[in-house]
Amino acid sequence: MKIYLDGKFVDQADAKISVFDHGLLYGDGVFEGIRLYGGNVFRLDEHLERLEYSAKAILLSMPWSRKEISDATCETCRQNGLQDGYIRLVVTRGVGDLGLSPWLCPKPSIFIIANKIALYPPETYTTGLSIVTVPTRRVNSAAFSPAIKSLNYLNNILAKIEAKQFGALEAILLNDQGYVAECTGDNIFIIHKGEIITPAASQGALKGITRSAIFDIAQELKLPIREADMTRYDVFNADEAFLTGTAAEVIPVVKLDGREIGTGKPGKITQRVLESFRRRVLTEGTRI
Ligand code: PXG
Repeated sequence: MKIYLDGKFVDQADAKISVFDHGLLYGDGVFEGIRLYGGNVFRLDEHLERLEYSAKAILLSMPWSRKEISDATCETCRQNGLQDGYIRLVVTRGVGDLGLSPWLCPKPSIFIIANKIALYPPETYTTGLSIVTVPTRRVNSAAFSPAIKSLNYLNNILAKIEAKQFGALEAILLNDQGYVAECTGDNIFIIHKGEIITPAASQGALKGITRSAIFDIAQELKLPIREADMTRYDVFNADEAFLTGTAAEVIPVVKLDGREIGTGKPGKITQRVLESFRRRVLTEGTRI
């Protein structure tokens, strides 16, 4: 496997980052997870825009243009002969002395991995996921905005561990007010009386690229969609529910905390959304 690392393509074995990189020492950096479908990078420009917003929010000034990063992303896929896969684009604060101060790091680093990902077993896309609410709350946005896709994923990782302890593959994180924020690596949607509803990003959700595609799909399918505060009660009593994410794509949810959602089977609207999503990923995107 060839990895793009600071302007060069290197073998996987030579793709190394210093132990003095603040991305490793302090989680000081940002990243994107991007999908490649049939030679098209799905919504690459939106991902690169979000990367720029994340970097700006942590005062990390990226010395590369969007075009340079976009070209490097496509070239990484080509170098690895990939037509379908998962792209991990990481920007770190770079090498610096010990100490938190980011100004100890003169030069940020960038690397791009293009590989495969399978987040959930294939059968869960037809049977639906059974998920749980975990005690770990989504990080308070006044402390650290969940909209920043940073290298600090411990909040999500702890929730993921708790999900596993309860025998589930994914977990709902509530925000500090008790409203549903999102899952560990996915946004959440419910369908109630024909309406698609998702928590606002201000409730502690990442502004998912897949989430934004769902708004376009709802328009295409002429289904009403809106952002609203959401409680566990709303999810228990929804007709359908599904999660979205670059790795997860669109996956039905059939149970939360032991309560069956709707019929306990993936819902009809969810199926239509999933089919539309699968059509779109093959046509939308940047050709590598
Ligand atoms: N919320 C969180 C916390 C995420 O990490 C999403 C929502 C969905 O956003 P997108 O833009 O992907 O629709 C994410 C994304 C992984 C992995 O390796 C996780 C994500 C994306 C890609 C890979 O588990 N999470």
